[in-house]
Order: sequence, then C-alpha cells, then structure tokens
Amino acid sequence: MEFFPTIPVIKYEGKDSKNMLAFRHYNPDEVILGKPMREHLKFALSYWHTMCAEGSDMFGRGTMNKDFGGQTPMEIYKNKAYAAFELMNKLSIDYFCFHDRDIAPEGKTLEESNKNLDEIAELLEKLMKENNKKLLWGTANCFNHPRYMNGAGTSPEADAFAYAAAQIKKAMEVTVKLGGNGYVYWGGREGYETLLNTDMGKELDNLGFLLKLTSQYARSIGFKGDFYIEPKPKEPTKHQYDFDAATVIGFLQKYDLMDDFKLNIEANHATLAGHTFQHELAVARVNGAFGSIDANQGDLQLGWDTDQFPTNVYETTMCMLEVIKAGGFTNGGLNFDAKTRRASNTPEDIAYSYIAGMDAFALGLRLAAMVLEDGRIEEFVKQRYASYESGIGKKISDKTVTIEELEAHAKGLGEFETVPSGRQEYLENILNSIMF
Ligand code: XLS
Ligand code: NI
Ligand code: NI
Repeated sequence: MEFFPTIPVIKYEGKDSKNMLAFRHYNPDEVILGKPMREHLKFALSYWHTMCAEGSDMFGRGTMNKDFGGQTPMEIYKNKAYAAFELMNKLSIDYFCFHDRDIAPEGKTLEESNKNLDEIAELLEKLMKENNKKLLWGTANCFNHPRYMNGAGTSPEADAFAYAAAQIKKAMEVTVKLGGNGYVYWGGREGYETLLNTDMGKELDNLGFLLKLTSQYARSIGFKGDFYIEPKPKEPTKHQYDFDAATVIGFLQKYDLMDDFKLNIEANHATLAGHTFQHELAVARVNGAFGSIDANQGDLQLGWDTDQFPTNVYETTMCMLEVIKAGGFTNGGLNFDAKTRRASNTPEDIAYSYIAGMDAFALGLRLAAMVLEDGRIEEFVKQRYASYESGIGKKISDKTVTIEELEAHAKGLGEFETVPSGRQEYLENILNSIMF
C-alpha cells in the first residue's frame, strides 16, 4: 500500500530547476571534499514530528491525521512504520530517530508497553533490512506521561525515578536490537518551575546516577554507539538543567561521564539559550564532545521551540563549517527535529519541508567547502594567532614560560599601545563574496 501517493521519488535536478518536488542542491552521491554528500550530511527523519505530530497547539486541535488508515492502536503504529520507510525512500533519507512512545503505543503497565515495543521493533528491523535504512539514535519519552510531571531522573518521587530507569533500559534494548548508532538523553522535564519546592543538589545527583546506571547497562548489552545529551535552556520547565553545551559539559565532568557522552546540539535550543547555533557547536567541538545535530531553526521573535525546518543558508553554512572542522560525523548525523507548520497540513507539505531542509544543508555544505577552499578566512585566523608560534608566544603555548619572564618581556615592550585589527567586517564581506 502506498501512503503518500502525491509524493513522487524526489530526484536531484540541479539549482536551476523550478520543480519544488526535486532537490536543487542535494545530490547524495556527489563527492564534496573527498566524501559523498550523503556521508557528510547523514540526514535523519524524526519519527515524532513526521509520523506522529498532528499540528495541535495550545489554541487548537490537530490539523493533520497521522493514523495512516489504521483502525486499532497497533495497526496505526504499524502503518506509521510502513509510511516512514516509504517517505525515507522517496526522500533519499538513510537514517531515522525515535522515542520509544513514537513507535509503539504506551500500554497500561510497563509490561504492556514493552510488549507493544517488541512487536513494532520486529517490524522495524525487517523494514530496515529491506530498505537499507539505519537508526541514527533512539531515546525514551520520559516527559509526556503525568507520572513524569515533576521530572523523571530528577523527580522528587523515587517511584518515578525507578519507572524512568526501567523505561530507558527497555529503550536501550530496542536501540541495540536495531543497531542504533546513538542514544539521546534530552532532559524532558529535568528542571524546575520554582526553587521553593526544589532540592537542586539532590535532583542533579540523581540525574547523574541515572545516566551512569543506564549508560553502563547499554554497554553491558553490547551498545557500541555514542550517548548524547541534548542541551536546552527552558521549555517545558522554566529552567532545564541541561541549559546549554557549556553547562552540560560541566555536569558530565562532575558526574564522571565525559568519556562516554557527547552532545546532540539543536539549533533552536541554542538560540533559546541566547547563543548562536555555531557557538554551541564550537563549544562541543573544542571540548571533544561534538556528536550529533538536531537540525531545525527557531523564530528569533518567539521565545519557544518552534522546531521549524531549517532554511537559513547562513546558518547551515556556518553549521557545516563547524561539522567539517570537527572532522565530520562519526556516529552522529543531521536529524530533522522539525515539523511542518500547523497550517502546512497536507502530505505534500512534508515533502516540501524535508526538501527545503535537505537542500538548505546541502547548499550549506557546498558553501562551507567553498569557504575552506578559498582559504582566506582560515588563513586570517591562523595569522591572527601567529604570535604564539615563536618567541615568548611559543613559550606561552608550550606552558614553559615563568611569570618573571612574562614580566621582563612586558617591561621590554615600552609604550605598548595597540594590537592588530580584528577585521570583522572585512571577513563578513569575504564570506558574502564567496556565498553569493
Ligand atoms: C525537545 C527535544 C526533543 C529531543 C528528543 O525539545 O528537541 O525532541 O530531540 O527527545
Ligand atoms: Ni531535539
Ligand atoms: Ni527541541
């Protein structure tokens, strides 16, 4: 059965094509900087937005139906799976990502939920083999159910902590069964609304322990991929503990998790934290924690996670520059944690959205490669720090200098008044001259 009859197989037609059901920049097997585009970009479909979200918001019900013709809960979720693979095939997407509760309905008890999960995992495994698709990462939804209203790993209620641990254990098992390359912890409701009712130290200690326990369990059952924390500053709680990349790195260091964990950076979460997407990626990279990306964009006038499909080519270019500098993806990739707008409610809108996002990133990759090949910006940065290559600067870099030597050097500088220009506008104009 075909679930998306109005969506054709999307082909690359080149940048002059006026066919909006075609790629204008994404040509999966074209080699850029020595690697096919599909390996640079590693696009993934997000199951929750694409197969589940029906467009409801605080003021209105759903505008789309994602039952895919199913009559019973299990039939609906089976059809979601078939429909997901049809979409991935039509869009040339090689990977997907899910929460446990996106792929199978939650039962009344943990046993019932696990049974549903097992049944769907069998089907997914079969479909993955048949269609040559891979699981970028799995995760557990420990934030939707009322039992998690005060958090999961940071819940003041021990029963909720136990339930979350058990749920994550099962999600790990499913991820391992499906050969997942990663496992994401996004701290759903791991935060607080008011400090009046919160023991922050206790909550953070419990969260650190939950991550240790569950990640060690995953290793014990043969998980070889990466664990990621996905920083986000707020929403749903007023203050999320995984605020931003730097905060998460401090947390990972404190709870001795740095060796096993990397970061999954989401564009919209970066901007909510008051940072650029590029900043968060750079923080991850310079700390050896660059892992994976949730590719979307926010609306800078809005203070929430709008999860829009990314179309801003400056952003995708700066992102791909960071990805290349980090050495490219290993286990990670670009997961479209993005949804069509509530009013973009037809199946074709799903195709238009993915094509827009994939082309924006493909173009970003092409432009990032041009920036690197041009070399002027990189060379400028290198020259800017050249004083650390010899003399006193070399000694500082090598950390062999003494404070007395630095003092003698400073005295020798006499009336030391200025340093070279940072040339921001000159560099911005170089960037534009390459991009356009
Ligand atoms: C929510 C998060 C979530 C994670 C997966 O804001 O982005 O979708 O990516 O739990
Ligand atoms: Ni996300
Ligand atoms: Ni998000």
